[in-house]
Amino acid sequence: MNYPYSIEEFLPAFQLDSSKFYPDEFFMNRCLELAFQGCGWAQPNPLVGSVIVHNQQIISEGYHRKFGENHAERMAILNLENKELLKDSTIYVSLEPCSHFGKTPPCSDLILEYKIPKVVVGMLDPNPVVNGAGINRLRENGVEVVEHILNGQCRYLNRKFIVNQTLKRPFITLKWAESKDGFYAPIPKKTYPISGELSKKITHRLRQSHQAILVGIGTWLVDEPQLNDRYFGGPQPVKLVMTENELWCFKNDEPCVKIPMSGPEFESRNQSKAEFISDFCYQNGWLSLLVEGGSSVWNAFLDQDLVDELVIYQSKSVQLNPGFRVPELRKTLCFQTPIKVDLGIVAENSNLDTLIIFPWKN
Ligand code: AOF
Ligand code: ZN
Repeated sequence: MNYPYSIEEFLPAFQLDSSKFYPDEFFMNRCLELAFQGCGWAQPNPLVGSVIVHNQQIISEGYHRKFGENHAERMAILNLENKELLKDSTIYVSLEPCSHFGKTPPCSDLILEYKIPKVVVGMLDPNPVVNGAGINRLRENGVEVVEHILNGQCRYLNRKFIVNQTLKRPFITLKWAESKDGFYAPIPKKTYPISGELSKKITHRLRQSHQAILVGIGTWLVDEPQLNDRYFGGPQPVKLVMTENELWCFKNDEPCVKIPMSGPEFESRNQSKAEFISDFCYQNGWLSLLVEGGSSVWNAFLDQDLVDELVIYQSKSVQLNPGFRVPELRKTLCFQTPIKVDLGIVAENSNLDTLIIFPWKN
């Protein structure tokens, strides 16, 4: 599969039947697959893939592999041995080629330098320093530009980047596992296995694709979660613990930092805890936050509408009544129509639960 154990893997829009495709969609779909290979590594940069097509054939590929490294189209261009072919090729790229000097020079200049006559783009770059300027620069210099190919998929793949750039805050995902009867833990609270092996891998992918993970002090003490990714690789997320009055921050092997979330200085900010934590992450450059619970932490974010995506594993058999209830979802929360996946059908050895995704809404 092309998006292993990620949310994208379960979204209908990403299960594309390439036989039905027009060429632009076909090649853009390949850009998306390539882009996804940067999952967990490129962040907080966007996931971008690129292919170069000559006589209807892909002659080179590239993607943004890691924060600070070459952009997708630069890698695709530089990977091609016979640069002469570029004058007679089309370059596909899932994000508009950039026009600014960042860690690398502008990709639009490289395209002009090699005289590539046609560029097919999936989405505009929401970064205000680019945002259309890359495409304009190409057009002004006589390059044919086609826009908006598989735009919805490109934007979904880069939902974290879009939220960061447009709302100036981290992308926030809530995740929980619930019993058949709607509880996340028994009373008295203790660790209780609710979800199966496959859910565990999906959780590790979630951890890998977020830069910070938050739990409440209850979950921290009872579950003693490692809150790391043990399957996919890449930089490990920062661990955050929300207590009654503090935010604890564990970064790599550094000593725990405790930030007050009470007292006059905190009160003077006039911010809820969720808003404070969101700002704190943004200021530290942790641009995606996975909230793993328990209920006071989930509710802190739900109450402020600070939730971009919600992932639930629902057991088919475990009952926990009386227990700790999962939050109620208010109707005003804004997601795409939820998707339910029977994980027993996806993997034989995991017939324990149903995956419910409330996907980010564009
Ligand atoms: C592209 N192709 O593959 C990516 C782009 O610091 P830098 O130089 O890596 O620039 C990061 C910005 O460049 C990022 O915020 C976004 O606007 C754009 N990312 N652009 O043409 C790519 N990853
Ligand atoms: Zn670029």
